[in-house]
Amino acid sequence: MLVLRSSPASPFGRKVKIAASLLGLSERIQIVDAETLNPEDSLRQQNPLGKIPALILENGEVLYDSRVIVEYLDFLAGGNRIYPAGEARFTALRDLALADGIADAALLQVYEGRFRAQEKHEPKWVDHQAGKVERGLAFAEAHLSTPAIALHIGHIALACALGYLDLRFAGRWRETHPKLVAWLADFEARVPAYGKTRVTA
Ligand SMILES: N[C@@H](CCC(=O)N[C@@H](CS)C(=O)NCC(=O)O)C(=O)O
Repeated sequence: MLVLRSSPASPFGRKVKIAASLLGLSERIQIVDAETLNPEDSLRQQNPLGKIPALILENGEVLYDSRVIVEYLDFLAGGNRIYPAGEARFTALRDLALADGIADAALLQVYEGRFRAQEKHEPKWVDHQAGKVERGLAFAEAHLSTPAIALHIGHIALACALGYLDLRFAGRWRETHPKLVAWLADFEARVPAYGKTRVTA
């Protein structure tokens, strides 16, 4: 059995769970919740960076981060399933980088609120991160919002980044990105694991 250390709200952990489901590997993975803020949690021994997701293999080796884990799952499933082969791979990887960058920048804004007292919040930093989310969404709205014929890792990551904006930023992105709203609805209809991994708090 593989063991996935994650937490329900993590957009990166959600990406791994959805990929596992699409690849038919969910039954081989036990999910063990991790508390990234708890120094007693074994996560910091498993991943020195103390980040989720981390995947513990049957031989005890641990893989991180989410990109590496999903590539490993793709390999287990025969390869080139959600990481396409040939030239298409690089477009998928670019889309993945964009979507993960949106999630990273969103997460950093949330952490500013979580780790610093209100009076110490640095608006310049928060705005800097918000700009990445805004520009990333604008690019995705213009270029990535056509429903895909074959889903790849970039699509899964984008759906998870948008889901994180729904969860932590009250879905405000929906007001200004109608094509992405339609794109996400299509994704959810095609990928039942998306709805199953949704959290609301
Ligand atoms: N690039 C990493 C990002 C992982 C990440 O930032 N995870 C967050 C939770 S969503 C985390 O573990 N934060 C705790 C920390 O940074 O200490 C990946 O793709 O796995």
